[in-house]
Amino acid sequence: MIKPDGVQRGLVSEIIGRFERRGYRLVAMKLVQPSKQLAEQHYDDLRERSFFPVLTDFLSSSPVVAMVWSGEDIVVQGRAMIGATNPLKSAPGTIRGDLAIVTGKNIIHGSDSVESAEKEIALWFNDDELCTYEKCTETWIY
Ligand code: FUP
Repeated sequence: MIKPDGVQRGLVSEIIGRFERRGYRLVAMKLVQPSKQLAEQHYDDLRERSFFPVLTDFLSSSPVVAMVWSGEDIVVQGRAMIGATNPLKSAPGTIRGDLAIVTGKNIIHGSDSVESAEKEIALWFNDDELCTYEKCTETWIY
């Protein structure tokens, strides 16, 4: 998910492009204005943390781009492409390491396990919003 700061900063195409160029396949995508309740459900495991109210206020402050990506090892590789939670500890070349400096404004969320991906996909998408398709190999694609 591209968080409100990523959308507001105009980084949507930059972030999507990285996953496309790596070879991952976009399965679902939408611009959503999350309610506070949806933000709280999304970060349910962080309810006890002191920053939870600020985090969920922020997530519900402006639209986000919710996405589902598929491909070999996507959860682990996606997290590697995203970088560490604190952008100052993210390596250059990662999304956060290249584009952010503040933990609370770290641009993007990525599921940390297949299990949480399944839970988050069910939270953000209806089944009929997920597309199944093969990559086209027709010669008109250059
Ligand atoms: P991540 O999986 O890297 O997004 O990190 P977490 O799930 O641990 O944290 C979710 C979000 O909470 C982070 F993206 C930013 C915010 N956060 C803080 O604001 N302060 C912290 O100390 C830790 C996380």
